[in-house]
Amino acid sequence: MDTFWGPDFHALACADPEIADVVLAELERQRGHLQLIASENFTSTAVLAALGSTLANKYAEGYPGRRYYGGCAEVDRAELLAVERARDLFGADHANVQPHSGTAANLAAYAALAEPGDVVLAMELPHGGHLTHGSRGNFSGKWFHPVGYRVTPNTEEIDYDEVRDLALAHRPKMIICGSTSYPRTIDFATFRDIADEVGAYLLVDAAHFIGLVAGRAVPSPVPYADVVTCTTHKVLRGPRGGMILCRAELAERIDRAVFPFSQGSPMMHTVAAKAVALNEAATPAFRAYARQVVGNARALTAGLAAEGLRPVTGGTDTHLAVLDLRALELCGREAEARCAQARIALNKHAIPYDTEKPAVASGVRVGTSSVTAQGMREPEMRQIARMIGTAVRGDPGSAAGARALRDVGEEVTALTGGFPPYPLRLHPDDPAGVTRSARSPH
Ligand code: DSN
Repeated sequence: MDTFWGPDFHALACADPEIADVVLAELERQRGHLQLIASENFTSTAVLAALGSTLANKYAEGYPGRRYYGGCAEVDRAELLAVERARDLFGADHANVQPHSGTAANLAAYAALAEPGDVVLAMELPHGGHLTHGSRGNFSGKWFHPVGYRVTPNTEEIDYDEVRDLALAHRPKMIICGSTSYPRTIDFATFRDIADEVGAYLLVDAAHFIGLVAGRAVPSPVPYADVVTCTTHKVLRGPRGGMILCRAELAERIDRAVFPFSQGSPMMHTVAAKAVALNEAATPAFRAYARQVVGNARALTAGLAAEGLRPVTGGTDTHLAVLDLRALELCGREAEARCAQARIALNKHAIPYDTEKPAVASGVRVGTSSVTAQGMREPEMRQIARMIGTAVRGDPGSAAGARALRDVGEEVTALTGGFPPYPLRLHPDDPAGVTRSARSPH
């Protein structure tokens, strides 16, 4: 089968050519640019099919067998499958697949484990933490009392002695580990010991790396954590959404913290798509994918180091790397803009102890989930590293720089053309016609 929109795209193109044009233009961007945003990925066409299904029409507040609406028998089957697959894949006592996002999953975890005003010990945002780990502008920083730990200035890795000292000094109700930019594996056993020492809950925010856990490419936090929160759309390759895994004795508290405390009806098309992704993630092919994601990240990071971009912590054990650009006398914002001009999508990112504002930043973050899903391997990672090295040095204000960015853009087009993330034909009957009529409605 070489179509994934089928008649639905025809319907969209006829009913709303302007939105159809957006959909096609974004598909072209995803196909024709290099996708190195560490939190993104390409879902399978099966996941997209579930997302675009009529399950989107159904209200289903509550849980399977205990809904506040009639007519939930079919969507109940989807949720039960998703829960069962999540529990089996991660060896967890309990799974809740309803959170709309990673932030929603974390809000529910706070609600289940802590009270407003409680002390929560988590990694500071510039060192790799997430907004929900105690940022001032977020519920976690407004309603709770955050205490932050950092990475060490010399190794840029977590200092577990400092975490223990802070825990003993502040006696947190909950300790959070897990990060949006920490490239090293986390010692969950030590975090567990520290949590036990001070009587705290341990929440592992595995949003970024849960797909690597599913693929057995990094250690699992499940045996150590009281609660694991995650997203389903990063390395895991599922739909945009969240998920919570927890110990049996916390199951009821977690479920109540999701519904009715913080959410209303789950989005059943997304729940079904999560089930599809979890099924895919249980295969040997997904394990090979996860291993390759890490192998590619290592190759890309080594290549970028050779181009003068210094990897924070010296390398990576995961799908991502943060690169310090200061030796190139360039900020993250400018590097992101230059790469974008060369059709390479990555994002500016703070490095530990950054003196720049987050909107400027001294680094960039890259990830290999998407390019690996496209089938790229180490040779392509070396090529991408060279292209990024050229792009970040390409000052668009100079003729030579503008030419270099154009040349890299053309090389990106040639490379991505050999690794299409989705079938090239949008509809088996008249692919070119669908594309043209949607993009030129008049
Ligand atoms: N925005 C996600 C990321 O890019 O890491 C985290 O929520």
